[in-house]
Amino acid sequence: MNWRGRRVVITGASRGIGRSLALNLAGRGANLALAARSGADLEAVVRSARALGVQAVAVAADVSEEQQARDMVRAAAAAMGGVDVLVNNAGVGLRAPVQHLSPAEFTLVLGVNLLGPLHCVQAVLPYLLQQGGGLIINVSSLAGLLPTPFLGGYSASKHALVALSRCLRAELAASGIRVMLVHPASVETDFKQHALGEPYPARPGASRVSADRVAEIVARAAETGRQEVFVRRSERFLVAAARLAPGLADRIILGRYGKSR
Ligand code: NJP
Repeated sequence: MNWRGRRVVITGASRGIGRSLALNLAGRGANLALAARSGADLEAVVRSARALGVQAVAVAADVSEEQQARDMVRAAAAAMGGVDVLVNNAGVGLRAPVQHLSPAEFTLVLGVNLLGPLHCVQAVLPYLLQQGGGLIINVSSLAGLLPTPFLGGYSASKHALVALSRCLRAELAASGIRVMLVHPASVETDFKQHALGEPYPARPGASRVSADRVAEIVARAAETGRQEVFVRRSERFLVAAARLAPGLADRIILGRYGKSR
C-alpha cells in the first residue's frame, strides 16, 4: 500500500506514538484527521502536518464515548471525502496488583483501550465496506500477548483488544479490508505519566525505543501488508518463547516488569 493521498484517521494523535505516526504519514503524503480529547495539542500537530504539504484536520473526541467516536469518524470522513485507514492508537495505562485493582479505574481503561477501538471500527466500517477495501491498525501492547505482573487491568484490556482484532480480521477476510495489530513495549512517551493507578517504578537503564522509530515501523509494515507488528525482534522472540516454554517466559517478564514498586 502506498500512503500518498490516503485518508487516514488517527486517534490519540496529540502526543506520543500517535503524533509521531501522524507526522511520519504526512511525510509520506497521507491526508489526516487527528483525534484526541485535548484540542490545543492536536491543533499543533495539525499545523506541523500541514507544513509537510498534506491536508490535516483536528477532531476533538473522547473515543470511549460511543457517540463522540461516531461523530468524530463522520466529521473526519466529511473533511477528507472518505476514510481509507483507521489507526486506533489512543490508550491509557493502569498499574496495580490485581488484588487492589480498582473496578472504577479498570472500567475507564476498558472504555479507552477496548471500547474506543470498537466504537471507531463500527463507525468506520460502512465507509470501508462501501469502497471495498481499507486498513484498520490497532495499537495494542506486548502486555496484550503476555501476562504482565502489576499491569493486570491494562494487560487484560489489551488481550481483549488482540482477540477482538483477530476476530475482526477473520470476519473481514473476504472484504478487502485488512486488520493490523501493533505490539509495542517500552516506548519513549509520556504514557506512564498519564497512566492510572500506582506510579510506574523507575527502571534506570531500561532501553526504550523512540515514538518516531515505532511510527516508522508501523508505516512500513502497512506498506508491506504485515498483520502482526513487533517493534523489536527480541519482543517477537519472547512471545514465541512464551508459547514453547511458558515458565521461562514468565521468569523473563517478571525480571523485566515485575518490580512491585
Ligand atoms: O501514549 P501517550 P503513547 N479519547 O499517553 C489520547 C500503546 N503502548 O503514545 O485525549 C481520545 O503519550 C491522548 O490524548 P488526550 C498504548 O497503550 C504504549 O505511549 O488529549 N484520545 C494521547 O494523544 C496506546 O494504545 C507503550 O489525553 C485519548 C494518546 O491517547 C498507544 O501505544 C507501551 C483518550 C496517548 O498518548 C499510544 O501510547 C505499550 C480518549 N479517551 C503500548 N485517552 C509505551 N509508550 O511505552 C487518551 O506496551 N487519549
